[in-house]
Amino acid sequence: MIRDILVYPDQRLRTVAKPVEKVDDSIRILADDMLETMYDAPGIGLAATQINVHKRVLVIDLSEEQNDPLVFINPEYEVLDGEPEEMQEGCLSIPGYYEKITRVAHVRVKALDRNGEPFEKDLTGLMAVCLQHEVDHLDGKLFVDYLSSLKRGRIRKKLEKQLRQES
Ligand code: GNR
Ligand code: NI
Repeated sequence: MIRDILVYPDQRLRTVAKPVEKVDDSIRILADDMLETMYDAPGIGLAATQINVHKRVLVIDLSEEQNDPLVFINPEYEVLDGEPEEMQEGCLSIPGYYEKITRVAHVRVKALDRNGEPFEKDLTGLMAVCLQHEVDHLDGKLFVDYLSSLKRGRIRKKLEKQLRQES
């Protein structure tokens, strides 16, 4: 099922998500809904927070063909290489805005898969950036938080105006 994506400055995007206690069918359905919503948007990642579910689940698929879905439950990462990398980021919850954000280039993530099995992966490049972006969502953070308050304020005002015009 395709779910609605919350848009900044919706305060529900600031919720800190809770760890998943048991990976059961309800979590697998959530992950499937998130993948469907992400593919429909389309985007390369989605955190449960963005569909107003405050559980630590995120999905990523960097493939062009939308055939390489990755599900991360209770993800935790450590920085492997503090080397900063600047990349243009977008966010489905901040539609129409793309900004250069600096993040570390190399992380090791530990998470549970859709069967509740633990796995570990070293990530670089766009994959590392996307993982950090999605974990930020689970902690109630957005890429605009890394911008100046002036830039953030401009984006917020424009999105608020759009929202008023739609309703
Ligand atoms: O679709 C998305 N593209 C993207 C590009 C650069 C860095 C991060 C991302 S994630 C984003 C989808 C999204 O909002 N995930 O939370
Ligand atoms: Ni995002």
